[in-house]
Amino acid sequence: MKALIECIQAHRRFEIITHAWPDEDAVGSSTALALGLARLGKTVRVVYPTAAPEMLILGAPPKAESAHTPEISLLVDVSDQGMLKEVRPAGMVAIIDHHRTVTDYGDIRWVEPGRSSASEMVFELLTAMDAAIDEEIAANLYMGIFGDTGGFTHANTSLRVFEIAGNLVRHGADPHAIAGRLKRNKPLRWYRILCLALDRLIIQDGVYASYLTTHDFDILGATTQDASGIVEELASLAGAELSILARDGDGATVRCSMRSRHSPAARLTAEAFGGGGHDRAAGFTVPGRAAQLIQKIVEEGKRWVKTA
Ligand SMILES: [Mn+2]
Repeated sequence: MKALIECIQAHRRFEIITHAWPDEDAVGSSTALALGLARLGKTVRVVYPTAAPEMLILGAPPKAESAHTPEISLLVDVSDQGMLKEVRPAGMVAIIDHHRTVTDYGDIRWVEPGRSSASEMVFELLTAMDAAIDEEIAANLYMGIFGDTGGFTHANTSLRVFEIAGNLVRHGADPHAIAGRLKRNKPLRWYRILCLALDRLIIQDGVYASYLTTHDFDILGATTQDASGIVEELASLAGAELSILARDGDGATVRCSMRSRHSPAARLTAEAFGGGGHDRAAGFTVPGRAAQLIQKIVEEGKRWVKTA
């Protein structure tokens, strides 16, 4: 973190880039970091490789000076170039991430797989830089931590997570409002997607898997992004050691999300397809169609559930 702080102190113009299909943590950590840097007198723009869901935008981001050329590109919640889609960092690359990665991408790397979320890391960074944590920053960081800990239920829900969350509440984050926004705000089509996924559930040796096709999304008037969170529902079924949701994405690709209950089966299965993430929450994107690939993914998953 020291090299990163020195780098931030020595420069003025930044861009913050997070991963494609940004989730609570991606949006929360990026927004909070942008607000924090702006309040330290820096010029910042936030770049989303694919649009951030409306639901995750808690307030207006700091006014971006679009013409500015960043000196430093801060990659937050991502260290895999494949997750940047067509976005190319314009400045020197500094990485803040909690995903387990195998690359050494980036000029400065602060990567800690033991952290619950990028939001947790941004909180520590801003605190170490004496940036004031105001209500807006606190709300964004709380949202990110809430998202990546599954509402304080995943194995990454440490004492430190509660301490930071408590700190954020002290700075004005509203737990009830944020949880309500994230958990009690689903469009009806989300449940229709869930029904489809459950109808097709494949259960084999503790692997609970399903898939969604472009055709499904067309019929429901939904997009692949609308299936966010479905894999968590599969993972909540009793007996699901490894849950898998494969869905058709843009341009003849398949996005696959996985959760494992007791073992690193999610990460090991994702790695077999060139992806990664955390031990119990991981994913990958490959060319193809979900319906054709699902059984192959299940077979791979069964291997890791058995050996774990
Ligand atoms: Mn994250």
